[in-house]
Amino acid sequence: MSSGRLSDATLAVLPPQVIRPAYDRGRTEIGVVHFGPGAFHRAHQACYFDAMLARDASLAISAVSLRSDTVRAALVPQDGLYSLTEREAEPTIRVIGAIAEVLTAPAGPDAVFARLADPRVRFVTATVTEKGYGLTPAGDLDLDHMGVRADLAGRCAPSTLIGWLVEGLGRRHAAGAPGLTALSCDNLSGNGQRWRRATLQFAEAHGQAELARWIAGEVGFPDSMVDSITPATDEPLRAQAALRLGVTDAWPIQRERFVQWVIGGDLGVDAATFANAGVTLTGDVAAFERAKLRLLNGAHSTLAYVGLRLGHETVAEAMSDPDLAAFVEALMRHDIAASLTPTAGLDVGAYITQVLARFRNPAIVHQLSQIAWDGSQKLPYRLLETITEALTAGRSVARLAVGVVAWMLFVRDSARGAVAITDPLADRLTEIGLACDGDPARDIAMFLGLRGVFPPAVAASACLAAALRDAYAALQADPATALRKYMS
Ligand code: CS2
Repeated sequence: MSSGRLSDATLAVLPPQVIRPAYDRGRTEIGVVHFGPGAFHRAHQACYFDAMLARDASLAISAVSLRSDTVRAALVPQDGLYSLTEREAEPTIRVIGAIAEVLTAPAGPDAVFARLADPRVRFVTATVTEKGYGLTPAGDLDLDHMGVRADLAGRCAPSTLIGWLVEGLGRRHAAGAPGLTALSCDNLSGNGQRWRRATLQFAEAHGQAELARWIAGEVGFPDSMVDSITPATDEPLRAQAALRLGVTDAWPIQRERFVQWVIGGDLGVDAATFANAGVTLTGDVAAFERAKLRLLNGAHSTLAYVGLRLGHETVAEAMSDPDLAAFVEALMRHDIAASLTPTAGLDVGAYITQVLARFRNPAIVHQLSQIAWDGSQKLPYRLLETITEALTAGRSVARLAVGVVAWMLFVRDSARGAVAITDPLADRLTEIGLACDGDPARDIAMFLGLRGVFPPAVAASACLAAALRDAYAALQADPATALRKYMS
């Protein structure tokens, strides 16, 4: 039975097997502003900064939620502490102390701006998911995006990541503080470069050309690849965490043991601290990013949409279906691997073997429905870039088309069943789903008309259209048999 709540005061009485911060929290200083302190940030970057704090006390985090107050409400009574459980055959539990304060941006904009202008802050990091950047498929700032429009109009506090960053950097520049490093930790190819471009475009569109020049010269936006499978917090985790800690943790976090952060670009004086905490610093982050997004995330999305169609609920369950596991492995080893270029330190074949083993981890209960969220935002980076390159190179897109079609059928069946779709394009997707009548060519054409998802060259490809039609007909008839057809 647990008594009391996780906090600085109860840290000392936690059972000995609980791993605790290896530094004096009272002596840390905030050097990082993080936007989007969801489960992934708390499982990943916060854990790296927790390791770094033992070496450099000036890298504590100010965690900023852009919308909801739920993280602040859970963590403030716990002095920012929470537990991280690694789900493996032999689980471990660790208390992370890296978050020194939690802010909810709309409720206290000035505190957020003050942090961004603080010369001691030298990193701004973000996990706001693909949709949080407000980009067009070509990678420009989407000036039609509702939030972007509102932020450019500037009548009240910003609402988007880019709006907050530009306003904050404007104050920082005005205060004469030095530049900083902005690190995107989201699953977008070229995430740093995309963030930089959108930030500069925002400043220009806002009539702040001088600020744009300052940002271009003084703010670094390295690309980075982040990886660790992080299932949402569930009741079994809450109960287990309470048992292991002996106190209540209002929001425990779980992930697999595997964790990776690869950063390209110059981290200056902080490089050694990052490397010491296990971060890989490389000149060729693009190769790691592509491999991770296309192999792990591309396979994940395919498993999610096809797996749900076959009646599976979790990744491990989907992987125990021999037809689906064989299909996904062939997709990775043949179709996706063909789009990857070799680079030092990345053995694609071994990486695929490792990813498949991670998917099979029986201790991880990763809901396919969680991965199925935001398909319109994820598919471009996960499958459509691979498809575009395969089309150009004249390679087959038959297996790659299966995940895309399974997403279309997922949308169609969710709309028909009046099941809410979690996606920024949910309204349009529901309309399309309801208009589908089962005729492959007609249904597919409606999806391909989504300009925010399918680049024109992909939407116009006769070769892809044929592959999509075949997959659509096969998957709506009998998905299990359909998969075998792709293996012959
Ligand atoms: C998953 C990712 O939910 C999803 O869409 O594919 O969150 C995945 O688990 C992570 O990128 C792994 O690093």
